[in-house]
Amino acid sequence: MTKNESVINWIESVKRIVKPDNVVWIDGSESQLESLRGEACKRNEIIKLNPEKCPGCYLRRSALNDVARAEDRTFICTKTKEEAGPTNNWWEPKFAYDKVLGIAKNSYIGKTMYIIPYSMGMPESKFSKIGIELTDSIYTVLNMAIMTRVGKNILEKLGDSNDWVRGLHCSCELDEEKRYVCHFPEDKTIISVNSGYGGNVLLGKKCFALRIASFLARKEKWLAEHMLILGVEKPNGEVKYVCAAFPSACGKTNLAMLIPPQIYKSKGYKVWCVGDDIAWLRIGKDGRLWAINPENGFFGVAPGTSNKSNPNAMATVAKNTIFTNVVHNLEDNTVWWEGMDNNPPENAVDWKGNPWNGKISSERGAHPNSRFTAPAKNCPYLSKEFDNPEGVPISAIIFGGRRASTIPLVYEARDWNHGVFVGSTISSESTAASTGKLGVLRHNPMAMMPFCGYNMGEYFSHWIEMGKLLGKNAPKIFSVNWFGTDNQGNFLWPGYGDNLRVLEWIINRCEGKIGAKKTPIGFLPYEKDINTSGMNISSDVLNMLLNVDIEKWKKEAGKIKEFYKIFENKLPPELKNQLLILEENLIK
Ligand code: OXD
Ligand code: MN
Repeated sequence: MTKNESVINWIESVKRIVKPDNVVWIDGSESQLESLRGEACKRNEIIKLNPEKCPGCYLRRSALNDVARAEDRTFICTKTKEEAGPTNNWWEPKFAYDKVLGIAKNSYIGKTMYIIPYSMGMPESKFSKIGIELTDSIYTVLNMAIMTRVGKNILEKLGDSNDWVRGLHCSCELDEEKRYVCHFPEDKTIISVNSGYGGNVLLGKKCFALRIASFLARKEKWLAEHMLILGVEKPNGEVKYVCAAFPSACGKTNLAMLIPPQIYKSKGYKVWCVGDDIAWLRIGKDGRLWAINPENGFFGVAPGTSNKSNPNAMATVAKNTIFTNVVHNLEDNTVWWEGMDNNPPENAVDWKGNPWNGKISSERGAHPNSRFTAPAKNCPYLSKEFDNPEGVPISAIIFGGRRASTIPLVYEARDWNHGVFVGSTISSESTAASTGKLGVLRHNPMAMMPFCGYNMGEYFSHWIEMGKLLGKNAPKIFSVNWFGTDNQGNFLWPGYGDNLRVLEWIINRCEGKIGAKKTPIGFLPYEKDINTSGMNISSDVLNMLLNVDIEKWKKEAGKIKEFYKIFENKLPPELKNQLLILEENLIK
């Protein structure tokens, strides 16, 4: 399929190690994908679902030990440990190559090597970057064909260039003890062994579009971020775009696909989804910050997704979708998950493959990190700019986490550097998207902690630097927290569609239309400026949501100080200074 020597040589060198029986190039054609789906069904790797009720949809059950990103087995293999920084696992490159290629050795014997040429971003966009993933798993091929732009045309675009990201995925025995996801940013290479889970094996996603891309972005002066992108269309037809970074499973997909509350809908507001997980941001010719979503699909968390919480996602997964680790409803060969509706199937199979009766079983049927992989094109409110090679201009950047207390519903940073400080101090209660304990409060700067491909202290400096380059065109930066609770643990804010009320405040601030309260932590809304009409919320609750509790913030500042210590001399002075300002503001 190509004469590109760098491609041919690399593939040949990998073939000598993994020893496939066959090699198949993925050309991106529907006929090839359809025959692969048939083959995977025959091998019981996926199950074809009811063609009337869920056309083109398939179910996959993963190995029981392979259901989330393996953060503690994910490595950044730069020459020195310092380059990977204190928040990444690090291996010296030669050691890492020996280790993972040793595991990969002979692992394709009796198998086919699928070669997937893909582009992150529109192939014709100058924002885009090309990768080639080798895999022994048809499930991986089918997912990559949804999540990225795959096919022959990508190789044509690459021509004889050596500028592409190498990716090798070997399923091996799915042995947890030998599961590794290694990144070699200097070689633009990713090697993943012993997993079949999306985040570990769809190498275009977290591995390339975040870890490798963030490393490249620093050199090339742009940003690769764990952010959704959405456009708010106002009644006059004008669309304002914002990016938002939240840790995994904090509702990025729901926010990206938000349906306006009735009162906004009737005025003519619409929300357009550009992306739900990753944004690549560059400074455009006009000096503003422009974003593309490098992906072509959604790899969303299924549980909790319903016609009530996210009707757009439900419409998006209605066809041509791969479901992983959800419940199989044997009555009509469809799927189900907790939170979809109050009608769990009785005659079903749970994510582990065991018979399951949703009416009487005490165990959950779908894994908490069960997923859908769905084409972006299915989303009824996909932005018309989704395919625009230039991307969309960004008015605001939003940072958020899952916090029961302390962090108000929304506030605005005083300026770019303060915004970088706000982003660097995000913390969140951990969720099921990665292995490890649930509900533990963890710092997760810019929601990038598991995804930054180099020293995070330097990543902060890069953010500060980008602010200098953007100057007066820098977007405003905000913090949001949808997850504040009362003393009984009840959520104070309804979230979902009502989050548009907060987005409206943010956009009004960007347009300089309204004032705000100056507080020790930044600018907070005046109560009157959050539109609560049509909402059942008392002034007391709104007060709680917009409260700055000085004592709690003093503790927060203490935790930030502690957290910052890990960056040692790499912490930019601008952030040290921001912490001092916060501490001073709190004792004033
Ligand atoms: C994801 C994640 O899958 O962040 O998007 O874990
Ligand atoms: Mn994510």
